[in-house]
Amino acid sequence: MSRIIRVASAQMGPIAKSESRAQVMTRLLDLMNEAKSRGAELVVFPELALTTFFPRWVIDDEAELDSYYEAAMPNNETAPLFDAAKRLGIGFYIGYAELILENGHKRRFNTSILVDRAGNITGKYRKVHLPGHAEPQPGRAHQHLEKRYFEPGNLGFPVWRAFGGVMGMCICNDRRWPETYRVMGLQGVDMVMLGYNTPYDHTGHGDIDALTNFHNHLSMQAGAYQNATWVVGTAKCGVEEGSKMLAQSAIIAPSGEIVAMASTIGDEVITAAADLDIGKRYRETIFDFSRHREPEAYRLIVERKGAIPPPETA
Ligand code: CDV
Repeated sequence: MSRIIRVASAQMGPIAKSESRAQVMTRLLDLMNEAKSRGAELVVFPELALTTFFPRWVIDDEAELDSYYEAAMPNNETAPLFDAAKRLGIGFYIGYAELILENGHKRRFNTSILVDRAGNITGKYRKVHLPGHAEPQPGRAHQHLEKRYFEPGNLGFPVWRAFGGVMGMCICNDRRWPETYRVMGLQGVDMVMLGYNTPYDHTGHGDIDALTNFHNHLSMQAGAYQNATWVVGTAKCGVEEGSKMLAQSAIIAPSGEIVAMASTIGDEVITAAADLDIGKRYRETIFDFSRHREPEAYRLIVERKGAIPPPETA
């Protein structure tokens, strides 16, 4: 039995601060329809796909801040996407800002969900690696305040049996960390879905920022190859409220090869027929974890936060 998923990456151009959820929903529905018309059974939308990338501003007004978050999913504004998924028989991944109330306290996460072809939520993931700062940084054209507006995810890196395979999720900065893929790789993940918002000025060091496109693909291709998994990375891109953001959404095979890539900096759908058994071949040979991994040798490293100092020399 073949294990081929026809998957789409639905890249989005900028979302203006003034754009309403209803306007964004129209764009998402257009992208979903386009993905379906090209035969996709699963479509991957970006990180924080319902609003502009609000962590670029200091927002002191709590009601204004709350307006960027979803307190329930689905809700009145996002229900049309779930309805369309069910009608079209297409699943989706989407990122959004999640607000929950726990013991009378608000908690905020940068979240993604996986929705099946019947419009039901199959899985939820909360972003673990939060980049940027909690306080505004002097001299920056655009702030990146994810550490101010989100808590690190508290759900780990689970995987789900869905779409005929083992599916995993992560979000944006997570894609740069080998642990992200490895924790899912150890659970036999077949496909990792992720969305990103990557501004070109994120480090403030010209030599690093100039390699933004390269580092994006490098991270996802290495994660795919070293863990024998498909990776679908979807950008929100273009110039959003003056911030120039990376495009080049990509569908990457377990070989590490990019099999489809977006060519615009706006709303665009790319697709691929992802044969999950390609990953199986890598897992049974070069990346047969049970035969070749040496967990004891890695133990010290994976348990530490920060670098391990080298041994003292005489
Ligand atoms: N939204 C992100 O997580 N963006 C980061 C930037 C700030 C480095 C990224 O890794 O793309």
